[in-house]
Amino acid sequence: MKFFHISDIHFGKTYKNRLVENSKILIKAQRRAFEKMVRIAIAYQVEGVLIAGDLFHTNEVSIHDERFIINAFSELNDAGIKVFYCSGNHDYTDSDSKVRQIKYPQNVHTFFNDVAQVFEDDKGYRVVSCGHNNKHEMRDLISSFPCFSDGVVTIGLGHSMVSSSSLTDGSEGDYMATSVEALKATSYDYWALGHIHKAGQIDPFLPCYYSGSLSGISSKEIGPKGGYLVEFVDGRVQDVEFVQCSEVTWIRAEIEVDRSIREIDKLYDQLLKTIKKETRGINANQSIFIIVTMKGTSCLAVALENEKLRSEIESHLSEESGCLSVELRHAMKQVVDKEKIFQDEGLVKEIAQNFKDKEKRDLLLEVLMEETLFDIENTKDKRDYIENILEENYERIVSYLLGEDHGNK
Ligand SMILES: [Mn+2]
Repeated sequence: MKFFHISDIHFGKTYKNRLVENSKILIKAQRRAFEKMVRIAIAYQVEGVLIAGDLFHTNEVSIHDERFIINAFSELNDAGIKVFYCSGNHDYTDSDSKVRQIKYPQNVHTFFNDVAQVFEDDKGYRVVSCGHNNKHEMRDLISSFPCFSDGVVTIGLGHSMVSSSSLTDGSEGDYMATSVEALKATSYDYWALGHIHKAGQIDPFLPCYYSGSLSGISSKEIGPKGGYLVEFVDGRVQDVEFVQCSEVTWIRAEIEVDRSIREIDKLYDQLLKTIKKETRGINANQSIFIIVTMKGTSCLAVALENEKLRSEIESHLSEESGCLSVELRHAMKQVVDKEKIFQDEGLVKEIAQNFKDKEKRDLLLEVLMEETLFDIENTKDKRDYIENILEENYERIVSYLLGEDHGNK
């Protein structure tokens, strides 16, 4: 007996900033991913599709999205596949929520209330779940889920933040927050969770998983996206397999721009090489969105501040690499022309001179060597470390005074 666990589809999401131009592609990719999920569910003859919340981006649903979802669920219905769907913090189901009013086909079992409901199936399994009744459901509802120890396959379904999960980056919000201990206490055979958009097992000793978002809907959602095909044999989880559904792949890369590069076309070559390396092995059916952050110290830093030039380079790179979108992010520091500084008069020269004066620098070094805030035992290591700091800050101060600090952007 198999189930397909998915979550966080976010139908109805709109896009801002740079993504506006690609929003049609991203929205289409969400639908294509859902259609692929339906095809996989049918091909594997799963018993049910488990949707762990945030099927919709808001609790208002457009007619377009409503029709799409009803058609997809009907297709599953025709194939004898059930759908178990609980609401999340985005598609929360208060009394006048559109999500609640939709007339879902009869194979769809919804969990829209804030108390655990148990669906018992005579094929010998049950699904226990609850939904989000309001936009800010913060209670640990899972800790009051019923326990079962009758040998019947029991699946928990929920849109919840597991506090200790390594999959979170801490920015997702503590919606319906629970703990590994509370999940463990239920002793369910599988927990299908949503909310965190990154797929993975929550704890190595527990059958609890986040399926992650079905399709990458923001630049943070890197890598393959899809769901888990969960197989039960003799009342136990036999296999949990990740299956890619999305046709969009986000990649984030960084390059250290070579100091010796002085011409834009040389930088272009370095960028193209990086993009080709990062996208190697990715299936040709994927629409690739790549973001490359340019780091390092380069005399091209100021030139690359020019957005027009950057977008020209981006569109060439996109064309040549076959990536749907290339975005360059600027985090380079300008090379400081030290010789020039000492020819100038004024404050910059004075400060630079002070740092340049070896005697003064050595004096500062000796003072800092006495400092206990550097927790380094080895004297040589400590000296090297402080010397590095002085050197680095010399560059920073001078570049700041010249108004050419392009770091940390
Ligand atoms: Mn979500």
